[in-house]
Amino acid sequence: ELNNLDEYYRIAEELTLYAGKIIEDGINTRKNIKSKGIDWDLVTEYDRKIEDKLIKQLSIQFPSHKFIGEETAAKEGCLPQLTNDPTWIIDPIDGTTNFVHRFPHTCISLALLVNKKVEIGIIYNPLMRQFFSARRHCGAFLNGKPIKTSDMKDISQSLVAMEPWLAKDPQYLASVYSRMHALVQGTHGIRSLGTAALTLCYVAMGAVEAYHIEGIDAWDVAAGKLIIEEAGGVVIDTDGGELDLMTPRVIAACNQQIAQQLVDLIKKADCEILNKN
Ligand code: LIP
Repeated sequence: ELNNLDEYYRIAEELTLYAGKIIEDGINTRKNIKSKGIDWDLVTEYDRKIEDKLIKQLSIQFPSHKFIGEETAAKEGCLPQLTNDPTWIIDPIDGTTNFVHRFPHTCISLALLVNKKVEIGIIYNPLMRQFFSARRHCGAFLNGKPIKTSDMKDISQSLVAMEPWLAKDPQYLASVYSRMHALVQGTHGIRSLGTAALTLCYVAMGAVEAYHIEGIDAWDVAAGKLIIEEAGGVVIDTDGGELDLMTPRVIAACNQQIAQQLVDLIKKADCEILNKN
């Protein structure tokens, strides 16, 4: 399978650019918006259209390949198991809420895994014409030009992206706010983009030093993880260990030093909450 990666990449790039046109066509139109249970977790007919098209075209080209797609998983109500088979992990529109509100940070995220390792990662924001790509051991690129993470080694001088993910849920509210408070105190500032995939690319290109989010899924992270690693950065679990791609709790950083400082900052914030209760 690894011998065919050139061909897989070529088709993936072509299909992603095509899917980008669907986002461009849809951004200013009236959409059919549905909530997937929580008021901000939205889906539109465009999410489904893009995912259906990508899966259809990829399965015509590569009939033995498997798929894990956000909207298919939502429809079937379960997360397929990741196997060693070539598997495309698809987020047809990452940042659907942004897409609905015409906030122009929204993208397609497409990754190919073989033997559970990400081999190809593509993230494309057609509205800002940002095409991020990576293949394992071949570097990371923005619109064909190589990108690198920031060389900052001190979190107090860093810009860190974070989203208050499930803060609407009282169970998470205190912990999320405590972590945000720690970041406000301990960094140059927080940025919040509303799309995990693109934010991972912003770490990869050195626009922010780090990113922290939990409560997301494999399709939000798979492509971006490879893009960051190929740009010189790391993506690990919130506790400092290895990331579990199927239930990601994300610390993404420009290097291991910043990742560790962020892990420590979050641990301290969590301890403060525990001590208060
Ligand atoms: C979204 C993420 C966003 C996160 C939301 C959601 P979607 O993905 O990229 O960063 O905060 O929880 O998962 O649903 O727009 O593909």
